[in-house]
Amino acid sequence: MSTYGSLHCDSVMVIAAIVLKLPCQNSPCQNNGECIPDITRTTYHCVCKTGFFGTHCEDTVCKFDFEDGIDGWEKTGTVFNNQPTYGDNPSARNRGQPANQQGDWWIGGFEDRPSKTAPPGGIQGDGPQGTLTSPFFSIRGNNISFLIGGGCDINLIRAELIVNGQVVRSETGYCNETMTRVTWDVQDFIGKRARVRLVDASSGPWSHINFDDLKGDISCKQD
Ligand SMILES: [Ca+2]
Ligand SMILES: [Ca+2]
Repeated sequence: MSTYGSLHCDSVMVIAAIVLKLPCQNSPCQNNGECIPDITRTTYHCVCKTGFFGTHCEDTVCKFDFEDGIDGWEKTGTVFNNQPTYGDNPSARNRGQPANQQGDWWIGGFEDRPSKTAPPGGIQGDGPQGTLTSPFFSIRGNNISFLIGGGCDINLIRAELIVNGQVVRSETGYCNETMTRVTWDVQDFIGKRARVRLVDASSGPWSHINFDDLKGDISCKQD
């Protein structure tokens, strides 16, 4: 009787161990996410590493840094026809206000250096106008940030966040070519699809926008 009891007890322990492992035994969390069994031991949830989202951490953050070109951004007008700009073009003409771009490529509305071989320091000036609108992305967390410089009249020169067809955030530059980082609190829009639009609506002085390195809690996965 005691032998039977011991076997029974061992069997229960083995079965219990298998059950305890079941929710996570197939490593359902991707991209090195941690699988946490829920209290019932029948389900689980994933704790994702930084930069990953989704039930199984299958969704990744994305960024728009223009290092591989215009990345599907849509143009109107002419001001962004020769973008992105290569290198610190303001410094190449001794402007005294370095671009402070991320990497080698950025959006410089005053600039005309669309290739490495184009003459350094070339400009198109403030005359051209237009818009440049990002592909759709999904907001997954609290913050979006980017580098912005150039003109400082928000009625004429700005970056906009568009959610459900409405402009919900906007930012202009500082009448300085040097880009600085701006962060938008976007927690009100978590789960929404959004786009960023750059606007140049003037040909007057300081009517150009500099922009680069849009990133943060955003995913480019198509829902
Ligand atoms: Ca860049
Ligand atoms: Ca302009």
